Amino acid sequence: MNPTISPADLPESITQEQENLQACVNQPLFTRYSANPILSREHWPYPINSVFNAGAVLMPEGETLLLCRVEDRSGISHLCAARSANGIDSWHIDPKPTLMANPAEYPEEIWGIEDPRITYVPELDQYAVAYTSFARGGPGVSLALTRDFRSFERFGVVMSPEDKDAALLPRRIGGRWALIHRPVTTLGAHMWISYSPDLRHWGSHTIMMEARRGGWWDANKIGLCSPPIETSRGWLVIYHGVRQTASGSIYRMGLALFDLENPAVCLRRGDSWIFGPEAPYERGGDVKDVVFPCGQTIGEDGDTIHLYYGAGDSCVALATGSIRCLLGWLDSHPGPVKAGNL
Ligand code: BMA
Repeated sequence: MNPTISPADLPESITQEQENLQACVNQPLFTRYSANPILSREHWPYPINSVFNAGAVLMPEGETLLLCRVEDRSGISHLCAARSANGIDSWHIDPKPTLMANPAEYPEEIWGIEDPRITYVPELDQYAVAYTSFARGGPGVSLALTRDFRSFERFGVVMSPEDKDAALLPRRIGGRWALIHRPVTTLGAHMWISYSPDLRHWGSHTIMMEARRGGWWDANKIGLCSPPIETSRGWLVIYHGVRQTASGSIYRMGLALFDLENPAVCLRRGDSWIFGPEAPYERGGDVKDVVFPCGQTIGEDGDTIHLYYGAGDSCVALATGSIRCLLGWLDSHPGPVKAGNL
């Protein structure tokens, strides 16, 4: 006789998991914080033009640290740390710039430093900050290490122009450090991954994911947003796609999943964007129609994503999502787009 199985006989974790995934259906993948934006020019302790595109990390004491891109009133950007116990409000902002461009020693920074992505690296017990350094040759990728976001060990430019949108993976892959970045080559503006034995010398450059072509929302130009999230299923990557229109560019976010031990291999890629400029502070600002996350923290439940994004190149906003729901959404999409369909 075949035994019949009722839902009550199933392990609780399975039904719970199914229920959880059901709860994701018809929900937006990211929900804006109701009192957005959380940081803007008015909060700053010294005169600035704008604050946006912040790297994020949860510090050991539990406070959230945002390393914000701050554009001063000469148009040049520096980085400034803001700390908060709940990651939402009551920010303590450094009274002066935390990391300034230093063109005397790093000429690749004469026009400032921008868009930091922070990765905690357990092997080094330090935070790696990958940021854009801007000079005559165009934007390049620079790297620094820090323990406390007060003093920094600078590695200088590690990817020459034109290159940006970089983050270090938190651990070595096959014995080597791995950096995701976005060079602009004759092939286009695609995401690449490169490897290094020592964080200074980089090679084995490999295309990781290509911008699509034609009418797609992520045609011609893509780049990493916040650092990849390591899940049991793979590296979960939020990336931006740039749509060129007659009235300017639209920056939106997409989702993809990459192999844990070979992150150059794309396992899944969503077709549609998952978050785009809709709120007034995203549709307006110095550069309209931009959402640009550079960092996230993960909640105590191991699932909730607190995504910090620059809006309109003018302020920092917060949206929350769920790793489980993002993975579930990717499951409803076919595998990676074949090169011929790009
Ligand atoms: C990108 C970067 C970002 C900026 C975005 C929109 O190329 O420079 O810093 O937020 O453009 O202007």
